[in-house]
Amino acid sequence: MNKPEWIAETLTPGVRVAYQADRVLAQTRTEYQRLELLDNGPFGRMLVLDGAIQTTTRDEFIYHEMLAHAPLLAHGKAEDVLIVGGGDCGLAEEVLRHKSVRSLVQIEIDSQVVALAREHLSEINAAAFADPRFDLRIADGAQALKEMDRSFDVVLVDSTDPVGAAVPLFTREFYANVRQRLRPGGVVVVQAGVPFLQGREFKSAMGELTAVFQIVDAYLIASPSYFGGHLALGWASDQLAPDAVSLEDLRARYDAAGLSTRYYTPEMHKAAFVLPPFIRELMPAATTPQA
Ligand code: AG3
Repeated sequence: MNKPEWIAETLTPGVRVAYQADRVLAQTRTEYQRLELLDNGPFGRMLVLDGAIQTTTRDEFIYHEMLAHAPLLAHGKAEDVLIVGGGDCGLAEEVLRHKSVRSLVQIEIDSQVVALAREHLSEINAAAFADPRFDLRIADGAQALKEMDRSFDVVLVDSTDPVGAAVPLFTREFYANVRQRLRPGGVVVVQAGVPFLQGREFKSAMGELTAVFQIVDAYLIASPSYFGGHLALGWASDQLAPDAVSLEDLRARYDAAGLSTRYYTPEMHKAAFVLPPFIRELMPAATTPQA
């Protein structure tokens, strides 16, 4: 194998962010995307799909904790959870830390991502693969959701960015199918990109969610390997507003769940919904609080 010393993230036109590869574990083209796995000093083991960093063993906890624990603790009684995407399976591991979850279905399109992640990223997913509640299916999520008749309390869309295979996961049709699968009181959270660099995509995703759901909001995380500032997570539900749960209730649920986390806390959860104006103004008008 030809060993490049640097592997670049090329997600945003006009920007290249390069990472030294101390070791390249995989460099291949799967049926759906270009895949690179490398070891880097500060970030540890990194998974890159189509030139966009997906996860790193050093900072994955930030994204996975906030994507899993914010909706699960806000819901309070989630038993059945669905993940769409999430092929590295680090999110599944985080969801399964909740003993109250009795089943986790995950639909990932790319079997090669799963196989390579299972082999090389066991640090972040071994517990998921060892868990009998984990039901991983290889299928096109957008298609599978149309045909599914099960319902869920929480749906998490852990997708790549809205280019290539993930484009159908950012459409109104897909969100409407997600809504069909949600039980009353259910909530969906979606990966919504880095608003500073992907403002158009973020705005479009929030607009499409608003066309389908009664309640739409967004919350922010700062994850160093997602270049460009905050990464946004979109929140949508017909009943569950992010501010409906008090800090005290979140604290009680967090303590009861016995979680040990390094980014998520009930206070971080609350604070994450505070949006700076440059991001707030990308949200559909109906969701903008009155000044
Ligand atoms: N999925 C979302 C990564 C998105 C990164 N986007 C970006 N940097 N603009 C990651 C999969 C983790 N399970």
